[in-house]
Amino acid sequence: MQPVPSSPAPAAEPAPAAEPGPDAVPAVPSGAAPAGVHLVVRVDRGAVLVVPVDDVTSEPRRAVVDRDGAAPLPDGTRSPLAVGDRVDLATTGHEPHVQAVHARRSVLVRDSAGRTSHEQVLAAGVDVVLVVEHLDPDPDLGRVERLLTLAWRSGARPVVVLTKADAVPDPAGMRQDVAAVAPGVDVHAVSVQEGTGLEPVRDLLAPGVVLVVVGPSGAGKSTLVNALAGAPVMATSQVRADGRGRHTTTHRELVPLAGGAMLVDTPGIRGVGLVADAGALDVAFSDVAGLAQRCRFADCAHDAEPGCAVLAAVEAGDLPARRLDSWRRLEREAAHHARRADARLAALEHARVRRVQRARRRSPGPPRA
Ligand SMILES: Nc1nc2c(ncn2[C@@H]2O[C@H](COP(=O)(O)OP(=O)(O)O)[C@@H](O)[C@H]2O)c(=O)[nH]1
Ligand SMILES: [Mg+2]
Ligand SMILES: [Zn+2]
Repeated sequence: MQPVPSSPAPAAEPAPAAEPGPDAVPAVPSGAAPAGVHLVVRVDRGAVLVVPVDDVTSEPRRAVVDRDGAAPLPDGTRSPLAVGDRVDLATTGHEPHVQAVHARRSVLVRDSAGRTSHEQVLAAGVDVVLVVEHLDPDPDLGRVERLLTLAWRSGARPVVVLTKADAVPDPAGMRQDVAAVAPGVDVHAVSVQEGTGLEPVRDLLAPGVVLVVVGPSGAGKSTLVNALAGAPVMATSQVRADGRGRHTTTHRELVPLAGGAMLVDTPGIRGVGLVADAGALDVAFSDVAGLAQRCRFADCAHDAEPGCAVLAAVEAGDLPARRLDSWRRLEREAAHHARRADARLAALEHARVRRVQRARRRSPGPPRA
């Protein structure tokens, strides 16, 4: 079946007849088309800034985007472009033009406020979400759990970095407490001030790897990233005193780090509006989800049901009540979000049916047998 684009292609150029497939490279008109795959380092209205994937530190160049701000994915659907997208370019007229987006290995999405609009892709192609939390003051376990759930949802790999290890007497013990709420996740305690613990974090910066840093203000995110980069790539709170939060390097939102890795640094990405979903919760809370599978009733609400393995674990001291509460809160949030998404779909379907009915009334056509 031929995939149907969700919105019309621009009038500027007839779309190439390339059959989109997983590895299909769209037909590129001969001429001065920039060769090779490019990476989106910033999204503007009507255009993106791109760099070649094999030369990420080069000066970004402009490429225009179809009027809907979107481009076709390999499955034929159109999606708005996001920082971190890999794209194919073609030259139409005198400017490079985004012809196609490669399949995304991960997406960080934000739930948009509107009732009819969809989730907004904040970044694509992210490999690692660094969840940064301070050891001083005490780490907020609930916040770590929440950020890990969001990270798991993206498809990227979460890693926890606990900062300011120099400021506490027992960073190793605190690291263990945090690791207990982060099943399957590497947790590192670091001090940028003393330069300790950074090696395993540096090891993440392989060529082509894209990272996102999330965490509360004051956690030491900028200090950490600048230490990793060996340059002031992320605005620190001091620099941000000018109120603009501008980067010292360029206008990019995908910033080169050491060793060919890159950092997504956009104002939108630092945690606001990100939402959990059931699948991510099962991963972030694999310990609780595992217990829940052993409850006597498949639909156990873990309230007062007989044979509830979750409550039994709390009673036995194997599962902290705090963690169960945290799971419940995020589950409620995920369910609320899912209902809203369903309501949006229902509203769209309703509008579609009404359009069809109106069109029928205007042109009744021959009665059907
Ligand atoms: N003691 C100590 N303070 C740190 C460390 N890393 C960052 N800080 C301090 O924490 C504050 C917030 O750092 P910043 O990087 O701006 O945090 P951000 O808001 O997460 O980007 C600054 O005053 C830093 O100097 C560290 O390893 N040890
Ligand atoms: Mg900062
Ligand atoms: Zn139960």
